[in-house]
Amino acid sequence: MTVLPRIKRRHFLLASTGGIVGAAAGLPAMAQEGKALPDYVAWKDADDLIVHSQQTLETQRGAIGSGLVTPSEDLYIRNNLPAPSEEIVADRDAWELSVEGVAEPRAITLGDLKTIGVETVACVLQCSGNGRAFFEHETSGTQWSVGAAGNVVWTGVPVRDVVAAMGGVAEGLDWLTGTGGEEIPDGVPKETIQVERSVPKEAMERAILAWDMNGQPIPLAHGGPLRLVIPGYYGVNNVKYLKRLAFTEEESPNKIQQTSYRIRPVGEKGAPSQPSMFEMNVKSWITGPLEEAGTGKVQIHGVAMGGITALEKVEVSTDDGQSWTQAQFLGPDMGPYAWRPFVVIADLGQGSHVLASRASTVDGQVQPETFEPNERGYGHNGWRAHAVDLTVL
Ligand SMILES: Nc1nc2c(c(=O)[nH]1)N[C@H]1C(S)=C(S)[C@@H](COP(=O)(O)O)O[C@H]1N2
Ligand SMILES: [Mo]
Repeated sequence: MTVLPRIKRRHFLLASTGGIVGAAAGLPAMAQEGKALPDYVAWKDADDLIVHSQQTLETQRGAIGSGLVTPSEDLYIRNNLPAPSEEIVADRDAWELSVEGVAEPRAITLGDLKTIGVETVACVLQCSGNGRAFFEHETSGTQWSVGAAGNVVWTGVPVRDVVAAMGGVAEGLDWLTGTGGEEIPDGVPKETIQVERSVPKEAMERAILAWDMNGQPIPLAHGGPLRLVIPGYYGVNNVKYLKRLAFTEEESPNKIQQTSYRIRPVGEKGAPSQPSMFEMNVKSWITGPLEEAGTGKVQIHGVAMGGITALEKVEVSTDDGQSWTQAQFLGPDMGPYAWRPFVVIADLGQGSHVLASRASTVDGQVQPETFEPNERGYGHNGWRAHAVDLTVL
């Protein structure tokens, strides 16, 4: 079983004290791993985050807790390119989106998009590489544990409403392609770095062009002023700073579509014939207690998601998967694409316990015990690797 070194409780205390002292001295707030929060996300909660790099921040497992909605201050960050300048959120309604591959293609401002329609959807935003750290093989890329995921409430206009307002999808176009608004440096071929993703056209039935996140205008770091949100699909398909929405005959020619984000055997190169990271799978993980607890009754918390299907149940084991108890869901059901916090109250004796959780969907998908390795370490949902070692004192 893969066990990750876990951050000890005293580090939480040290880190938060460091943050206060740092702030008093005019220094940037220190995050968990001792690295300062980058400027563009200085507003985030350093104590709840692990700073892997300037472009990759992970939510602490314990900070996820039994949170129904992930506070924006705690939500993970994954940027393939540096975020654009704050100037693009100075006048949000003036942001322009080019819509192509419809009967009446045109550019439309965010202000005008808001007059077409509006809907709110809760869904899990999760990086394809969430859980990468649990693979046994060497994987390149950020060693995410469980915190490259959050449950987010988005508000925006349904893509199908925009399409209807522009005369429908043109004939023979099978893909919905979104292009990110990052500047591409001169001399760099855009295919090599530009964030442009295509998803099967059918996904438009539930996709939205979002301007609000958790009830506030989307922060720049999370893709403001406008983001393509595809509920049930891995993070990469949720294109930030959306500047173009196009129905296309083929998938994007860019590297991020053609060869990256593909599931392939360890040691193999990416190719368009391999499965792309589209629909998420059923998954759950325990968020507390993580290391130590007192004897007697203890609340075991976690979160569970069905991917593109609603959950049926979550079971929890405190004996390394020998026996399972059905957990109680906490809080309102926010729909099939959202996660559901869960809890089990268990009576735990002194010693070590392996806590695991296993989610099932209404259509019979069950989180597997193990997960087959793939070169880039995508999509891990095996319950055993996600288990927690708890010492009851
Ligand atoms: N324009 C743009 N969109 C993007 C990315 C990016 O780098 N640029 N990263 C993608 C990836 S890989 C993920 S996991 C999510 C991360 O979203 P977040 O940073 O808001 O958590 O955004 C996706 N959309
Ligand atoms: Mo990602």
